Amino acid sequence: MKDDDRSAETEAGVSRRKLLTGSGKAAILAGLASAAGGGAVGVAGFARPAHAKEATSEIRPGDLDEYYGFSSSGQSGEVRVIGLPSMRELTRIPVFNRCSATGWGITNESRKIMTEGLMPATQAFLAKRGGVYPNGDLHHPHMSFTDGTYDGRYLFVNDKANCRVARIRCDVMKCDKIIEIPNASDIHGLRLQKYPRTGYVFANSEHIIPIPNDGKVLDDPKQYWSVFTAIDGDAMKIAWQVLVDGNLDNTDADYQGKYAFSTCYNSERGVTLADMTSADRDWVVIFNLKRIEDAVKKGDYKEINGVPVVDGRHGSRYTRYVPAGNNPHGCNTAPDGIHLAIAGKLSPTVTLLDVRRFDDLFDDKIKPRDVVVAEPELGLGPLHTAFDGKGNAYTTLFLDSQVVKWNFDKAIQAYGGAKVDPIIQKLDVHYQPGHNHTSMGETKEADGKWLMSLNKFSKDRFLPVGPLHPENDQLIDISGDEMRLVHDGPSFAEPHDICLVHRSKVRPAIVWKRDDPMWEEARQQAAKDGVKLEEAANVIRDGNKVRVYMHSVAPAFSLDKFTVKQGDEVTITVTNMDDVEDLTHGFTMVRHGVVMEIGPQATSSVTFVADRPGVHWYYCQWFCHALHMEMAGRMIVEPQPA
Ligand code: CUK
Ligand code: CUA
Ligand code: CA
Repeated sequence: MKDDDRSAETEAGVSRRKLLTGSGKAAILAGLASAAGGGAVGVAGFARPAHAKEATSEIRPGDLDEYYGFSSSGQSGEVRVIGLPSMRELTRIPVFNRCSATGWGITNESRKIMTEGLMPATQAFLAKRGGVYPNGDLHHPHMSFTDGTYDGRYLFVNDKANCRVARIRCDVMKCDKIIEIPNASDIHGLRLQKYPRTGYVFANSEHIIPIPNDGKVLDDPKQYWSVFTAIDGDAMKIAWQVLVDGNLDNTDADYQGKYAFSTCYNSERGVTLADMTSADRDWVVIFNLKRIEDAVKKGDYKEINGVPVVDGRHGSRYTRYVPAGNNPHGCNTAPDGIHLAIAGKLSPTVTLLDVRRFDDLFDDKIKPRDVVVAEPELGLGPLHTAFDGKGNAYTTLFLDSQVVKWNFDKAIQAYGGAKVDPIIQKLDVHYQPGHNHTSMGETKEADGKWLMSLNKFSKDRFLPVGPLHPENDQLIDISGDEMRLVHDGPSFAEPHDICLVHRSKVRPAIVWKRDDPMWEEARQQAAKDGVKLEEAANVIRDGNKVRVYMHSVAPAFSLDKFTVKQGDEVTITVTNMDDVEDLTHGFTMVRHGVVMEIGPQATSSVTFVADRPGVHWYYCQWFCHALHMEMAGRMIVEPQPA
């Protein structure tokens, strides 16, 4: 097949889908008109005039996107930043992974961030294994809030694999804090306090374990538990934990600053698939933030691993358990500030809760199920729900490979017995969607323009690349009455979740500030060594430790040579004195696994043992200048006498 044929087939495919929707008529008419004048380009022109009238994913060269998408990468351990609607990948932010380009996990600055927030026992465990975890499983990136909407300060993310929560600074788009969550098995659900601000970062321990997990309780699942964790997002310290019945999957918070809530799929507290699916219903657990804070103040908790743990199991004042779904998964608060959607997963339903009834529930004036105001049957495998701010919800149906658009009011009427169908439209997606997300949709400023469906299988949608397929992140226009698919975007393992932030909320820096806290340790060490980082060209010997300071101005390092002895522990500190937009340098030491990014006006450092005698070149790995290739120097390692 020729390339032309392939693209013709793709365009025709788009048109075929249009024909299945109400907007198909315009596409046919527009297509006929352009095909008549078209000749060889007639088929390509077929769909374009129709696009012109509707929202399009096209961003012309030189134009900028309207939204940032902060996307997770699952087991890749990083955050990916894409632009919407173009779906172009803009950058990657390494967090739990190691990065060959930037030296994340290799530089002293990143290794400090990756280790200082770990429990002492974990630090000891890792000391024999390279010092930092080599992997992470990053599911849920969410931007910090002020008064119910994004404020552009931070992104918070979870690591399911190694039980961590990390914070990313949105000014420089770098991770600045990582902490480990004690008493948890693996951190899955993560969402933020929306009001008055973030505030708390809420994180769920998914699998049940003995607490504390110190070897005293072993194969006795009756003594396994799960904890809900509230982290102080400013200090990046654990504020408190709540012990719960069952397990915890996804979580979200209200718009009033009073409650957080989590889904539980293992109310059975089982340890096998058969156990975990044996009950007909599981639940959503609601946390009363004020009551829990008071309990911590009054001392009604047990301190376990240095953290106050409040008992929130059945019968407690601090929680309520509302039966919902069968192994429910998604937990999403609507921008109306009133509704909470719990996706049923094994139930074909979404359970809609009214948060205004939670006060009465906690005062025992009503029963748990009285907070339910609708439970529409939507299709097979509902996983997550997004919102357009106009009273509609969009729920992914994993098994049906569809997104279903439905209306709150109609669902509530139907629950009250009215003969109305809450379902507005079902759209095929490709294939098996997990999370979905609307533009600004988890804020009170939900604008109803775009919906992204993060699909777990791509199958035949892209050129084949071997047995491991990409995912398929699909962009859907929801600005009209009907959902319309506009873009397929392949992505490497494995985006679970994304937040779509209007560009007006984010104010990234162009160059680093010289007083940035990122390299505080290097700054202090240089001061002790009497070295000025901005002018440095120094080699300081301190026993068998050698500290090499240089600065860089394109296309040269301030040192084109330094000499050490075999076995020395060498620390290289480089300060990039260029203050030009986009002028990043790098430092790579050949045959040493040493690499780092040095952004404009930044300082970066790296430490290694120089135990290979001989001549080793170092070079700048970021193409920075016409003489970039020449931006290099030699480390001379004198052999130890035999
Ligand atoms: S998620 Cu983590 S298993 Cu549905 Cu929020 Cu994919
Ligand atoms: Cu500096 Cu390349
Ligand atoms: Ca269950």
